[in-house]
Amino acid sequence: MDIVFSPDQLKHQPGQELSDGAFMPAVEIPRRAEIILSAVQEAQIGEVFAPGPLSEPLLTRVHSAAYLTFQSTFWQRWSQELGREHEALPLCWPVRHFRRDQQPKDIDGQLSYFSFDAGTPLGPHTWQAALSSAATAESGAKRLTAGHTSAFSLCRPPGHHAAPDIYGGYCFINNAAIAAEALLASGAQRITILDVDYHHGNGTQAIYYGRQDVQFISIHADPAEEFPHFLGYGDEIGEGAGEGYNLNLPLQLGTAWPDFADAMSTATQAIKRFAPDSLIISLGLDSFEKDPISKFKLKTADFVALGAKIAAVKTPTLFVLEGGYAVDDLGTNCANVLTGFLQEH
Ligand code: SP5
Ligand code: ZN
Repeated sequence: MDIVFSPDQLKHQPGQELSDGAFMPAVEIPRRAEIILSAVQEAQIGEVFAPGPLSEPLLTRVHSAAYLTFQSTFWQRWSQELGREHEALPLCWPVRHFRRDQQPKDIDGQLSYFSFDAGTPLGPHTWQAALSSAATAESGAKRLTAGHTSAFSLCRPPGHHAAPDIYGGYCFINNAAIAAEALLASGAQRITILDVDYHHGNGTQAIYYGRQDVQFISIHADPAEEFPHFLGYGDEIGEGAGEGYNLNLPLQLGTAWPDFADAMSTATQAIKRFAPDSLIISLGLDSFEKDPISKFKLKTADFVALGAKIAAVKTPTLFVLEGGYAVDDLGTNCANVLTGFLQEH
C-alpha cells in the first residue's frame, strides 16, 4: 500500500490550546506524524511518496470562497496589519440570540465567524500545512483512481471537524472530503466515508448532510459526553436527498473493542447495502486506551482487528489520518490497522 506524506505538514506547530479551562500544551503536534511515519516504514506497509500540488477546484468543492479567502490571508493581516506575532484564538461566537448572516469586517470577529472552538490555534504556517495535508489526501485518492486497491494518506493537521466555512477541533481543511471529491471528479458515482475517530466528524457530516452520493458513517463517543458536544447524535440521518445517507453510531465513554466491533459490523452492513465505488476511512487512532485526551479503551492488538473488519468490505480503500495523540504506541496502532487490512485484503 502506497503511503503519501509531505514534510510541509510539520510546519503547523501550535504551542498552546485552551483545554480544561486553561492554556495547556497543544496535543496536535508534528511529533504525531513523525511517530506514525517511522512506525509504518518500520512495519514495511509500503513506499512513501510526496504528494503532488493540490488541485484548486477541489478546495472550492469543499469550502466556501469566503472561508478560503479568510484562511489564505489571515496570517498576513494578523501579523502585518496588527503587529501580532503570537498564534491566534477566537473569543466570541454567534450562538443563540446572535445573528449569523453578517460576516464581521474586523479580524477578531472573523476569527469567531469562521471557527467553532478555542482549542485550535492559527499560526504563521498553519494554512500552508493544511494545504499540504489536503494535497496528501488528494494524492492518496489518485492512487485509487489509478487502480490501487488501497493507500494511506498520512495527513496532518487532521480534517474531519472542518465544515465548509468553519475550522476547529485541530482541523482546517476537510481532507476526507477533498479525497471524496477527487474520486467523484474522476468518475466515481458513490463514495462512503467511514469515520472511526473517537470524536464525531461534524465537519464531514455537515458537508454531505444533504447529499446521496457520499454516505457518511461515524463511530464516536456520545456527543452528550464528549467534544464536539453539539453534533453526532443517532437521530441525525441526513436531510432532503441526503436522508438515509448519514449514520451516527455514538458509544459511551469507556467503550472497549467488543462494543466498538459491534458498531463496526453495523457500519460495514450499511456500507455493503450502499455499495460504494470506494471507501474512505477517516482514521482516528484516539480510541486507544492510553490516548491523552480520549476515553475509549481499545488496545494495541484491537487495531489489527479494526483493519481486518475494514478489509471485509472488499472495496478499494483510502485511509486518511485524523486524530490520535502522541504516545509511544501511536505508531504501532496505526501500522496495526494497515497490517490488519492488508492481511485480510
Ligand atoms: C481530530 C481530533 O481528534 N480533534 C479533537 C479535538 C478535541 N479538542 C478538545 C479536546 C479537549 C480535551 N480535554 C481533555 C483533556 C484531558 N485533560
Ligand atoms: Zn479525534
